[in-house]
Amino acid sequence: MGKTIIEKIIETHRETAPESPAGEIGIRIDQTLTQDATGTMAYLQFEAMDLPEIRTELSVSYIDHNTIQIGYENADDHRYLQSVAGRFGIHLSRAGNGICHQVHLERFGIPGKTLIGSDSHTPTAGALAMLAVGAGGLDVALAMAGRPFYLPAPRIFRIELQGKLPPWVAAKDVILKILSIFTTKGNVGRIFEYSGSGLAFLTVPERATIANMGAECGVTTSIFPSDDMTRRFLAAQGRAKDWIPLHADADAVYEGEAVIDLSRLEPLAARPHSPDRISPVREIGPLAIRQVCIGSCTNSSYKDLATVAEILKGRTVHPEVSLIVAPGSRQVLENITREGYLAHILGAGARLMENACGFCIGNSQSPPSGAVSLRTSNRNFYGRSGTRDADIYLVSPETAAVSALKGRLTDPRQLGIALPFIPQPRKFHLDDNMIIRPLPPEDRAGVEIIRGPNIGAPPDNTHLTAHIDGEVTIKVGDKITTDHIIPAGARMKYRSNIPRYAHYVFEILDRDFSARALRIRNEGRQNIIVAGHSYGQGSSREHAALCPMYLGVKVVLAKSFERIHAANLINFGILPLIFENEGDYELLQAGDRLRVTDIRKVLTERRPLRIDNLTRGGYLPAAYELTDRQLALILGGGALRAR
Ligand code: MIC
Ligand code: SF4
Repeated sequence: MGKTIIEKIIETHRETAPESPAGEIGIRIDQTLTQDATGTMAYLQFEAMDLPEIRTELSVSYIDHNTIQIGYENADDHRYLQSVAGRFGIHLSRAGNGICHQVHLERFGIPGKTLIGSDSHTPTAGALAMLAVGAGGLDVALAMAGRPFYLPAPRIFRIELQGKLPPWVAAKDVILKILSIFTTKGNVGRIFEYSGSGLAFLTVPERATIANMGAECGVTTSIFPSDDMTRRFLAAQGRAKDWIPLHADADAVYEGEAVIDLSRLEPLAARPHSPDRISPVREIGPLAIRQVCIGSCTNSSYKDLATVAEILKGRTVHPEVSLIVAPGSRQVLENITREGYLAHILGAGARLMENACGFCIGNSQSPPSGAVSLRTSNRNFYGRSGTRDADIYLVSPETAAVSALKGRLTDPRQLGIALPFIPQPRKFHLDDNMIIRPLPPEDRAGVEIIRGPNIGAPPDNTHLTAHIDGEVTIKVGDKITTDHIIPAGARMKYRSNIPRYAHYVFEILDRDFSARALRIRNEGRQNIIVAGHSYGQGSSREHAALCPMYLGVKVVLAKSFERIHAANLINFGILPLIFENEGDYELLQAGDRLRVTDIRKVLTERRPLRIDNLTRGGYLPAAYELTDRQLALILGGGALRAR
């Protein structure tokens, strides 16, 4: 039987036999990436493993999320990251060099290799035919230590792209279409593998836009073949030697298939507050807009910004609109500068931001109250922009730029000009000055690790107690994102200081949560979170498990979980339980006292688990899906203790 691309990569990297019931497969990891907001914890955890150096082929630490640096905290984090990189043989991409996913694509990604990153958009590198997966910082630390990464049994789904995109329709519209089909829930364990005649017209950065936002569907990763387009991109990056061809066999078997005819697509937008609320731009109507932000790891490539420049050339941004442009990397900025595109962007009245996450993570450029903001990024979750009553729409760079000129959401085809074809340069101008390469091994031991006062040790956990005597500290609905659980934006500077950061758990939904949880913890009881479907969507931030753990959360009882978050909960010894009967969700209220008698025994003997409701009487059955490895983590109080 023929093999898929994913099966071929797994075959050359498998370290363990699949383990039931979840069918996890342990694979060897060739490359890792971290970013500063998740990286400090990952490296603190790596340090605790007491190894002289990393055991991967390549690990890169990027500084791209917290580059605003109000207060000393982020600057201290950056110094810590740089010193740790020096000590352990890790590459460091300095603040200002660009967003991790864009830079990794340009400078480090290699077809056929495995990559895990402490960021949910790590699958962007699937555009280069890598098996690239987002994970919590602890999993990345373990991979840097040479330990296998446990991939949930993949269900590989083929998406065939046929035909060619019409003018003004972009890669962003392809993935928005896919989001309209697959939505943001129900795709746990799935992998999207792309194929079809349409690939001949999609460059690697365009494929990257599509692979990037597969994360919004909740798939484990997305992958494209390594073909001539891949070869040309790597050659333009001066890395032709990294190319290998990699395709699925003609008789490979997939879980399912979808066919998308690119020639029939039109400009689309994701409406507030979820990336799967998709409508054609022409149907939404001429909404007045106050802000347009172009950038983020989804749409900030050379092609994206050159296209924007062609649209803005000789025109002026509407007086009611603030247009923000943030290139994805310094390479993109240098290349659009040399080609003259930047002058058109600036000449039209755009505001140039640093090559970093910036607006996308809500640490700058919050829109005005009640305003509409169009963004080329990947997430329009409630509150993420920093302005709770703002409405964020996700669109292509083409739609964003034309709308910025018009002052209202506009189908870009209405501009009435022909957009010139923008070829990928045969060779990009290359400059790695802001990448610090590892020292020779003999010089590393002498590097002092610098810790500022913001850098604490990861908090310790306790073993799972014999019984759970808990309380429902909060009850939340469907599609709770990690941005709801622990906000980023202005709060993100406390990422290295768990007791301080934990203060903001569920801040956006319930400001009193952390005080209440601490009280329950200090009374010797456990906190229980009750949730609907797709709990933990979005970011990979392990702080969404680590901070609740610190507050004494031991159980999350939900209708369903998203993959990365469920793995993070288990890594930190929090038990994810699933309602056996979804209707039981209605029977629970915040404040209910719940008890699970003999929980350790029940889990160990893999018996059915029942939760008694001491407040309302009665009980409800709950399911758990844990491999032996995961069960050991839950009983032992998490991977840091169980190591
Ligand atoms: C995001 O886009 O939400 C982030 C910020 O990049 C996160 C990581 C983080 O919270 O640090 C992600 O996607 O994993
Ligand atoms: Fe950065 Fe936004 Fe991409 Fe996350 S989604 S890595 S915050 S640019």
